Amino acid sequence: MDAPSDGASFVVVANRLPVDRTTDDEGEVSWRTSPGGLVTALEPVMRRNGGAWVGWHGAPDEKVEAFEHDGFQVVPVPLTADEVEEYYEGFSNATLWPLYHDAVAFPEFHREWWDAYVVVNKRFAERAAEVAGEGATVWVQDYQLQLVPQMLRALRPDLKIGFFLHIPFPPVELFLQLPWRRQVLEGLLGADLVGFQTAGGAANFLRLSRNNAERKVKGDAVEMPDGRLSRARAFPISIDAQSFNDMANDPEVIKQSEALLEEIGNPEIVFLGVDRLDYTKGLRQRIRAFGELFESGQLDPSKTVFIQVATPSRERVEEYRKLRDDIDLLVGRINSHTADLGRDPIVYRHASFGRDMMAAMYRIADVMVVTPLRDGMNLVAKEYIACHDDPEGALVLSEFAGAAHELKQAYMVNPYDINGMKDTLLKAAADSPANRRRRMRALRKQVFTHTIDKWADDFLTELRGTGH
Ligand code: ADQ
Repeated sequence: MDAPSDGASFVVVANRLPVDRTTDDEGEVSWRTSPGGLVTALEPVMRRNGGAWVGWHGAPDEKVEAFEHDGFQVVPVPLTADEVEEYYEGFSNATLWPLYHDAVAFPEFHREWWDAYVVVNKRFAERAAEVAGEGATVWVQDYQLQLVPQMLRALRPDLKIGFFLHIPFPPVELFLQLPWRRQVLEGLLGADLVGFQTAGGAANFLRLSRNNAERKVKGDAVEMPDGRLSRARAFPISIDAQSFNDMANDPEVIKQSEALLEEIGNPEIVFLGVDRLDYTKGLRQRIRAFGELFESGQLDPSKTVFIQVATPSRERVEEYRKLRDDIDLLVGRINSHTADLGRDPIVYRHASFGRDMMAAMYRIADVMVVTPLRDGMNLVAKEYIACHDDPEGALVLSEFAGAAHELKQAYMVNPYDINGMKDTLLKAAADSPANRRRRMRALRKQVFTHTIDKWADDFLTELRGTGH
């Protein structure tokens, strides 16, 4: 395929576009950039380089023409309702998602889901090939599009292709369950640079390339038959720490946080959990630990509140509907056993909140509880650190979140060990102010020096340096 003469020199390919459609009272349609770290970090690069973003616009069975938005080109890829079911809810979220997260839920393998995954990946690759200019850099994002690098290279060998996996890359033994393991590996090896959240993920991928794809591996580089090198390395993603910090210090947000404290009865200690409602986030174990602490009186329900907010997520996938019911039941049972009249020790909201409200919650949390069973990175942990400039905050963090490799001064837990988790929650809440300050200072330093801008910059610099 020939490069278009007016093609973009920088192209992002992701399952979703970074814009949401809104319709005003007069029925006028417009697009708004959706809030999110990745868009914010990549926008300046896109504007500087004449960029394009290829992705699905979110409505099935609908074709939307490409358009210009905020200085870059938005290139929608259509999906049918069946493809949403098979490629997205099926293969991406009921096969790959559980398999890549330690199989904490049972991964389902269906040949028709795989077929849809191939078809849709091909469509994304073709669209990217149509909009990328001669020698452009294309950055493919995440597990929904692992076949795109190889497909795109076949169409446009002139491109520089990067891939970043936002979720964990699984241990070899788990990956080998995948009936289409070889195709997925070859798909990824189409990239010049494959980025992972952790060094462990990169090592798993290199081991598979050597043992399963029978490729020669030297250091972090896989040798391809045509002499090209495909490199694999860790690039831990992060957040725009300064803007979170500024938001948390906005007078309106401070007011909001005071009102929130009042609303929950001005407890002495606030624990906070913030997650997408997902079975990988360890919610069942975490809530059980709090239930036992409240019931035994080790946490005094009259002085302590645990706020847990959970964003609705993937509600058409069976496993997620079941999780939602389980959590409702668990929280209801604990509150009905331990609450004083008029005040629940667990304040649970199944809702999505604005960024200002998130910052207000982070501000008032004495102990932030992030205990996923497995997580690529976990940005919530970093957002808390950036927002909580009271140096006596404390972060309780799962060893199995990618963030644990960087946030070493957190209070670490094994989320499967409920007794251990209970001990650590109590320790974090009762630790001396000097200890908490020392840990928090180190954590803030890490988060403020390793930002999302640096992440994007590191990846793109490294990609530029890769060669054929
Ligand atoms: P997620 O699994 O979605 O991301 P995470 O990194 O924690 O997990 O990001 C969640 C985001 O959603 C955060 O920015 C948080 O503020 C926001 N959020 C959560 N609950 C919310 C609520 N109730 N209301 C509003 N906002 C809420 C995937 C991987 C992660 C990886 C990221 C980025 O699973 O491991 O860190 O991509 O690569």
